[in-house]
Amino acid sequence: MKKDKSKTDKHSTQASGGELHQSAGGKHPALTTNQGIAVTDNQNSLKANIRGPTLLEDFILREKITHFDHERIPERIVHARGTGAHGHFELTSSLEKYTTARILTEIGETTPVFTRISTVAGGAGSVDTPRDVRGFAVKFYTKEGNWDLVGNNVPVFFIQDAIKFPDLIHAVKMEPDRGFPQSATAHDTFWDFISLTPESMHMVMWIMSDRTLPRSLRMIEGFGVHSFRLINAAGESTFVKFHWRPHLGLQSTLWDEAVKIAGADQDFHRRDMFEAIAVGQFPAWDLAVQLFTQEQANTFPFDHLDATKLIPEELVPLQVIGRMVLDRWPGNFFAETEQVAYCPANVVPGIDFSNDPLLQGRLFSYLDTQLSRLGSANFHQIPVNAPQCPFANHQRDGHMQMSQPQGRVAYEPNSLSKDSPRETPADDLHRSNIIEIGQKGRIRADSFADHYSQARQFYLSQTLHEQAHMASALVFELSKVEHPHIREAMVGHLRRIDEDLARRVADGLGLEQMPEAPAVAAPVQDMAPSPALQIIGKMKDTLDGRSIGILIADGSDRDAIKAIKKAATDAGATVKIVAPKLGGARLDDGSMRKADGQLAGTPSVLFDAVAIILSEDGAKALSADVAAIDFVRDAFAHLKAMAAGGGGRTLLNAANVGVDGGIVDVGALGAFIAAAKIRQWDREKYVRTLA
Ligand code: HDE
Repeated sequence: MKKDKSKTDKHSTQASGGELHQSAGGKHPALTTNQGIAVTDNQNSLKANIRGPTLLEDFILREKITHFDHERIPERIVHARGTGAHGHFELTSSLEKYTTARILTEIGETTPVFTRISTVAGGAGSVDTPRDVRGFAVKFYTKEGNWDLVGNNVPVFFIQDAIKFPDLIHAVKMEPDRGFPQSATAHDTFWDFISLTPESMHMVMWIMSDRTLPRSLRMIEGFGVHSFRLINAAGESTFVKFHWRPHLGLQSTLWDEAVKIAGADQDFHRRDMFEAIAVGQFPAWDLAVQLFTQEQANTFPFDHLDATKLIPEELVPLQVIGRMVLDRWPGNFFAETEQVAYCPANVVPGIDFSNDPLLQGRLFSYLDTQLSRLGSANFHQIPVNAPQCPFANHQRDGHMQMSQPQGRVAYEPNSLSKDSPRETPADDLHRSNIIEIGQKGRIRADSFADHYSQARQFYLSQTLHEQAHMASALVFELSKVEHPHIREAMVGHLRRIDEDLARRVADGLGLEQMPEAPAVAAPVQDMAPSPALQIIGKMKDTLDGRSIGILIADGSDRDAIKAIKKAATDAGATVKIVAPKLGGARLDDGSMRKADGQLAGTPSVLFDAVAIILSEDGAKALSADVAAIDFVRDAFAHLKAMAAGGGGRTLLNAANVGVDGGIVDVGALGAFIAAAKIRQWDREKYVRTLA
């Protein structure tokens, strides 16, 4: 069953005859039916007479409509909305001491990958910027078979045992009697389940943080979440946690910004990834590992098999071992991004599973769901899913069988076909000798009982701004909950995490008295704060991958536009000109400058910093336009750097926007670029309540 790549890749729109015709200014294949029959008229169905009924014998019409009727497949039950790209992984540091997996030991080898980053709760057509975890799934097409590292951009999870997953997802998805909300946690059923599931509290801290509001898919971390095992040539096992670290650093939007982006560009993240790859700014991540032994694990103040816990970097440092670059957008979205099927059970020899009960359940779920989503046990033959190394076995037939295994023998052992596939002796694959003993039962270890210590550690590790965002997020979310007892139960849990946080949320909700904190099964420990858990601390001082908008109108200063554009581009940013009319503006020297975006459709939420280059007349005209007022007011409220000259300042005044160090003169190029690289955190206390 060796994959014939040439055959699968040839699936194009070209007619089987292959003959090209010359017309419409190009050479094109003949339009045919799926049977290869030429279509002479693609505009009119076959009719009995000029104004008569359509004939059933029109097989061209029937085939076309039938195919169309069946173009959709079931969307993923979770992670339905995703963005995928091809790329490669290169190993820079060998883990030979720990594993036999060639992808982790052969330095300099490049392995093709297909990576899909997704939201979790929304449907395939939902917006890109809800408050949500991002899936981070990588398929490595290794020489030893496919290895899928199916992770998230958050290193922990809501639940400890897979048996709770359907409950969690039913609670977060739109409520079944009403069919809303789409792609949101801010509703009763989600918070009801969470308030009754204390093990989710650590994850709740992560999802209420700005981690779930990424600025770009290129600016998120990825985590394998569970502990896996690496197995070396001697059969010895070492635990490993996998981490992806973005080359562009971490960056998030503010909540108000994310909400407005959803209106301005519902495909904000997908478009960003598409455009970045198109211009050669390839998204890249380092792959890092945390390695530890069972003996070390025994000293941790938590159980590493519990997926609601992370291992602080300060406890087990990260070692960077390679990098992934995404450099090719799929040729066809459906064929690849939609049909790709990841499965955590796809591991290569030298990588093995841990006993994490969440991971164990996942090992079953993915293949199972893909059978119904992709409709056939042969979905591994779809090019994006097929291994790129030889593979062979005696599995046969089934719906949509694409390969044609030859010969008489489809079983093993056999004496009739010496060349048919045989087992590889286990010794050659160096399997570990892991022994399991103990009493069977529906049980949970006491070491899984502490649900608050790491939630507390996460909260206390954040900067004051990030803590304030978390408190506001909780107030927002719980304000959407109709049932008071759910709100109160949540504030009770927060008291176990941090009294100050609980007070802020109780104040925000207007609770008259503090609810009781729930009893705990294990004492809450004070763990040392881990700055590595912040976003602000991990933002990079760069404009790479960032975008700057220049608002212009008739009469704008041509030289100033040119100078800002050059300074921003030189610093790595993408620059877009925004004007009241797409055709552009007539500048002060009489020249026309075309716009990349029309003002009403290109709000400042689409940019990381903005320059307002206007004549006094231009500013006067724009002062009467709410789109222009919102442009600068939002840029200010979203803590963005602004460059503004004479007319620009007039517009800022009209918008009642204050002045601070993040607003510089259009001529102060160096100051503008420096300010554009960061958010103006000092401004935040003037635009929203932080206490
Ligand atoms: Fe998934 N998850 N998951 N999950 N998951 C799926 O598989 C599941 C979990 C993750 O881009 C499904 O093909 C169970 C953790 C990603 O195609 C399904 C449990 C993590 C993706 C499934 C979890 C993930 C999925 C739905 C609890 C981070 C998208 C469609 C035991 C480590 C992959 C599909 C893509 C998708 C089951 C929890 C990551 C239903 C049962 C924890 C990135 O099989």
